[in-house]
Amino acid sequence: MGASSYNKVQASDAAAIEAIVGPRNVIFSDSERLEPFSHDETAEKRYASMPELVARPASTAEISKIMAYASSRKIPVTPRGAGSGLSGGCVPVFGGIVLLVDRMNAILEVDLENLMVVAQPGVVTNAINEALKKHGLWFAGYPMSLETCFLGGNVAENAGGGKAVKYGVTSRYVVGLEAVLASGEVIRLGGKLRKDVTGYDLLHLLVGSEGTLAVITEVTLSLMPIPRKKAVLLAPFAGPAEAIAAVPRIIREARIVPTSIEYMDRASILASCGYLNESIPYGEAGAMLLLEVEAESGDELFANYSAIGGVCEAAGAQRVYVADNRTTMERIWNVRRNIAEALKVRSPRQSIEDVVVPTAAIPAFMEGLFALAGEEEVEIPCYGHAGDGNLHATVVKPLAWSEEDWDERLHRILERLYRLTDSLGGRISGEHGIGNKRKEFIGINLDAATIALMRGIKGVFDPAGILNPGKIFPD
Ligand code: LAC
Ligand code: ZN
Repeated sequence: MGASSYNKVQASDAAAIEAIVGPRNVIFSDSERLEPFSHDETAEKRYASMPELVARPASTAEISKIMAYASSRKIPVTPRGAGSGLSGGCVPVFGGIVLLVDRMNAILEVDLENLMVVAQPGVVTNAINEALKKHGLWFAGYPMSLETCFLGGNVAENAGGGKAVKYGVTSRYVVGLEAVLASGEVIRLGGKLRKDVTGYDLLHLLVGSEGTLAVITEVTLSLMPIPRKKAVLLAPFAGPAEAIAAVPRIIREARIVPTSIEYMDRASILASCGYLNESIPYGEAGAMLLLEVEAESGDELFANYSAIGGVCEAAGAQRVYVADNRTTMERIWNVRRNIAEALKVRSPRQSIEDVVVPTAAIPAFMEGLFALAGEEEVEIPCYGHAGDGNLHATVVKPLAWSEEDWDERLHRILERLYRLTDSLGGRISGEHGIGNKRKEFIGINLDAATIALMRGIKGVFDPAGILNPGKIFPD
């Protein structure tokens, strides 16, 4: 499907959309106001593309009408949450309509009997946790952008995060969905259920479908109890190789599943501390692991962090710092959460990656990454969710490179990085998705028969190809 297969948005179309959502909730033919919806948080502008119209519906019924209209007129529609994604998932590659769900931001129900919450897609993820705190509950997806990202985007991208070692990613908690199909039909999948094998698992097909199969309009999440005690450990190492080598040993030797095993190299720590004007213990270390452990009692907490700290030291940590008060733990996490933004501010020309390899292959991956950076003469700071094998290697444009050099060499570096990942049994994206950023590379991981099946599924959900076209699959 190319740009020529779609109709442009005419003034008459804008009037029809205004009749559905109200004139105040439509942006049309005003490039200055449309521009913010042409990109997400991806740094390189090459992945941006302008919408022709932005619509801000207030209900499932309005989204249904917009989809039915867009289907009849063959106008592409790209759903958008907070725009905090990092693979161009909400970028309207072929223009058309951007469907912004920010007005659908209600927490509809906190169900304490079933331990579930029902919410609209435009709720800021952390607002759910704020609302649940007084009940001792939380939504255990923990994307690093939780203070800004929307629930709908988390579900559409199957967002991962910093606590996946113990809690897994978004999909584990999504038990019910309401969604609008490209045709405008409304479907409901799952419910307040902890088990459901009634037919194909379409619910989890929609989770992570990057807005290409349906528009998510309501989400039911299962909740977890907030742990009674927790502590954050910082383990500084001489350098990246030493820190990374410790990762596969931690769970095996401590025989405790920590909540988090996060890795930060020196460049990442310095960038984030500088950006926040913050400092953390051992902020000058060659590389660092951030670990979080939980427990039911103080004694158990002490036993857990002592065991994990002991393994870190046996694996070469220079020392281990333990924070068990809320303020210090949050300061440390804040430094970790802001690395991506800090590196982007420091080096605006860059490509943040989120490859994932089997955890045992992380040392080999890092070795390959250092070799690649050396051969290509490029800086690649790296940090991320080491406990999941999911690392944010961030390729930074050297000042000396011309635009042409950067274009050509970045493409080659990414291809080499992805092939390295694939050779270790990994995937080119573990967290941020394919979007339009990586679509030309998906064949590195997936065989032709698998891609054909996926395209077939897309065709069943969206025969006219109007829902978020230009994503996931190579052109
Ligand atoms: C993080 C985001 C970039 O882990 O995924 O910081
Ligand atoms: Zn991440």
